Amino acid sequence: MNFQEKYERETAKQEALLTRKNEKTDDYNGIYDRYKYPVLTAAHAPILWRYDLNPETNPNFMERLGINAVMNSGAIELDGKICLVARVEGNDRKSFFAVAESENGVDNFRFRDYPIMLPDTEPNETNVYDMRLTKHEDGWIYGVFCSESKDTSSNDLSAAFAQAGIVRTKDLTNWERLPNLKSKSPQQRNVVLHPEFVDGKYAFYTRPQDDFISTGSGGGICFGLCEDITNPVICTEEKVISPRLYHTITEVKNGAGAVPIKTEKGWIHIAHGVRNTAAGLRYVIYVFATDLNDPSKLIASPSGLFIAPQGEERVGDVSNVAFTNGAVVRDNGQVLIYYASSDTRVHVAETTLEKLIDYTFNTPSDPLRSADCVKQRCELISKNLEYLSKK
Ligand code: BGC
Ligand code: BMA
Repeated sequence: MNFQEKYERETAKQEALLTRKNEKTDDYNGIYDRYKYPVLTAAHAPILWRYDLNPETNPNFMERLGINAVMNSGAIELDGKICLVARVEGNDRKSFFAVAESENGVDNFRFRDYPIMLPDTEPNETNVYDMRLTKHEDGWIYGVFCSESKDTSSNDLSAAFAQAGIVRTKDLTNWERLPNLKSKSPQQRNVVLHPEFVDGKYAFYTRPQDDFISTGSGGGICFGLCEDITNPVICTEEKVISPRLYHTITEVKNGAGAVPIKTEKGWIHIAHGVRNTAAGLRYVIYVFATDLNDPSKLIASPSGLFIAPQGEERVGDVSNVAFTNGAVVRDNGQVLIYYASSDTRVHVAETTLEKLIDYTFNTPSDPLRSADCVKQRCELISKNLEYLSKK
C-alpha cells in the first residue's frame, strides 16, 4: 500500500468514526441515559495533528506525534453548537486543550484544525488540564484549569505544584490569560468559577490541598470570593460547602466539576468524589445543591454516587475513574453531562432539568452508618409493600 492509499484508508476510517450515530443504551435508572459510544477518544484527534502528510519527509506514513487520550472536557453551548474543550494528552504525557464541536452534543464531534495555544505566561508550568468553562454574567467566557509546575524545592522528582490557571475568551479562539488564582491554600485543583456575581464579587469553588496529591487538611469543596478577576485573589475564608466524609464516596478527596446549574430550587452541582481502595483511588460523580441566594449554603445532598465508571469505562490509563468538568443545559431542558472514563475517553449522559431537580431534591441523603442505611432502605421497602398490597 502506498502513502496515498494509507492516508485515504486512515481518513475513511476516521470519517466513519466521526460520523457514527450515537444511541442511548437500554441501561435504566430513571435518572439519566447513558450513550453507547464515547463522544471523544484519541482516535478522534485529526490525522493532521499526528502524521506528517508529506511523503518525502514521511515515506512510511508514520505517526510522528501520537495522541494518547482525550478526556476531562469543559462544555458550553455557543452559537447553537455544543463545544467541548477537551483535555488532550499526547504520547509525551503533556496535556493541552482543544475545541471539538457538535450540533446535537451526542455524536459527530469534530476537533477544530488547531488546538488552543494558551498564552504562555507561567514559565514553570509543565502541564495544564481539566478546564471548566463558565459563561459569566460579565460577558466573558472563562476557562479555569489546573496549571501544574514542578516543585523544584523538593528532592522528590515527582513533586509538583497545582494551581488554578484562568483564561477568558468570547469565541473559544482568542484567549486572554489572567494571573493564576491566589488563595491561602498552598495548592489548588478543580477550581470552578460561579457564573454570577455574589455580593458584587466573582465567586470561586475551590479545593484547597496541602500538597500535590493529598488534600491533607483540605476539608472538601470550598467557596470563596474575589474582588478583581484580573488580579485574582480569594479575599474571604474558603468555606467548606461539600465536605469530605468518612466512609462515603468523598472520603479521600472531592472537587467541583461542571459549572453549577441554576434551577428554581437552587444551584445544582455535579462534582467528583474519591475514595481509596486496595486497587487505588476510585473516582465517581456525585451531586449536591446550594441555595439560590447564597451559593455557599448546602441545601441538598443526595446520597452516594450519581455516575460510576461501568463496564469498559472502568479500564483505561487510570482505571476506575469517572470524572466530569462540563455539562450543558439546553433551552428545551435537555441536560448533557460530559464525563470521562479512566482518563482515556469522553462520554455523555443525558437527562432533563426536571429529572435532575427531582434526583437532587428527592433522593434521600446518606445517613452515614450501615445500621441507619439499612433502616432507610427497609422504610422504602415497607412503604412499597404497603402500596402494592393496596393496589
Ligand atoms: C495528572 C492529573 C491528576 C493529578 C493528580 C497530574 O499530574 O496529570 O491527571 O489528576 O496529577 O493525580
Ligand atoms: C485528578 C483529576 C483528573 C483525573 C483524575 C484521575 O486529580 O484532576 O485530571 O481525571 O485525577 O487521574
